[in-house]
Amino acid sequence: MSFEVIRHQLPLFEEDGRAAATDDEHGRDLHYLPDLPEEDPYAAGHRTCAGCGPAIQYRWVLKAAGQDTVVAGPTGCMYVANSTYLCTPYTVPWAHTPIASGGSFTSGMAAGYEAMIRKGRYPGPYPNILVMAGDGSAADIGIGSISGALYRNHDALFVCYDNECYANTGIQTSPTTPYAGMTTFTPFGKAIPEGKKLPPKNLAKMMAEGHPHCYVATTTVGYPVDLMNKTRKGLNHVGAAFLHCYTPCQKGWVYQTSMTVELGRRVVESGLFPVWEYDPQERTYRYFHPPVQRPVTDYLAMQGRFGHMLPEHVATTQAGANRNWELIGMDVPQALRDLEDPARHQRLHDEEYSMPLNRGIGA
Ligand SMILES: Cc1ncc(C[n+]2csc(CCOP(=O)(O)OP(=O)(O)O)c2C)c(N)n1
Ligand code: SF4
Ligand SMILES: [Mg+2]
Repeated sequence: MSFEVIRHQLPLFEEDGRAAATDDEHGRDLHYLPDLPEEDPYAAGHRTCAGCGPAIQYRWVLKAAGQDTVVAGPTGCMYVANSTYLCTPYTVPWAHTPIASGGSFTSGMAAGYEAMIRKGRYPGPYPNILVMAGDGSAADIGIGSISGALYRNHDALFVCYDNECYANTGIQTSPTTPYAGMTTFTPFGKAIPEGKKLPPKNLAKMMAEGHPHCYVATTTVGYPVDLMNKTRKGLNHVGAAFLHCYTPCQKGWVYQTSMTVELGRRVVESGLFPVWEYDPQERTYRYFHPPVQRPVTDYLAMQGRFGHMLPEHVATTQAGANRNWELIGMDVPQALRDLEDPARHQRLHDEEYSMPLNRGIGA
């Protein structure tokens, strides 16, 4: 006898928020936090750094997923800092996996729950199954196992929390470390003044183009409603889904602790991290067009990891951002075109650091 597998359908949060009328001077609504679910599958009591972007992402993803959730975490900061002996923030079942096995472990969980429910050995409904892997795991050491899981279309959400480095082992470069991002393996010096020479791996596009039957999306900790809705869409999608989330690392990037959420917005507003959603039915991309387009210096100058950049490096970064604006279908203002010229820049550490004050966000 075979039993039916009943699945959750999680409702989406209101995108416009409850106070869309109170925009700041840039048209960004201040009170963007939705009425969060009270349940907290990732509760207080973990040991990540103050302002840790991945911890913020973990909390919001798990709030969106809810209490009937099973979660896996490959080795990385979010394993180590959350699983000190006899201390854990999880109020849902959680398992650690080796860094390369997030995809295969999660495939096994998904296949196991399906089989147990069909055979009547687990009452159901089918739980929300997800894995949250760092960029070192998802974009590098464990990319094979995640790609395999996506290809086989296991019903689970595969999240990459991207802090653009191997943080847990001491801030080494990963494939998603941006051009000129300083890490302990990409120090700047006379031979290589920009530090990191290569552009970052376009992980989410690889996942969407390579597994066209999957729901794939990008988001950042600057957009909590977007992040939580994409979590729910990924979980509601029957089959495999992949979410790539930009999550600043306070320790590795060297910025003011309260600026994590602000960075999550500025990276999008400076054209360096396009936010989009791939629809596997239509096989199309839907790109988010931010209300503000900023020079890349508004973003770079907030972080110590870029402090060594010379005018030509800043200009190269601006040219890359301008290519991104075109890619997502936005016009490039002449002022940003002009900034592709190194003569328009100074050394980054001489840039004025404009910190947003008292805007009700980021703190
Ligand atoms: C096969 C293997 N190689 C190397 C390591 C050492 N290691 C442990 S955590 C870690 C960093 C992982 O980086 P990432 O996935 O980006 O997570 P983060 O630490 O940045 O949160 C590394 C390299 C390991 N555990 N297993
Ligand atoms: S090193 Fe970075 S990712 Fe790790 S706990 Fe600290 S802020 Fe979070
Ligand atoms: Mg990382």
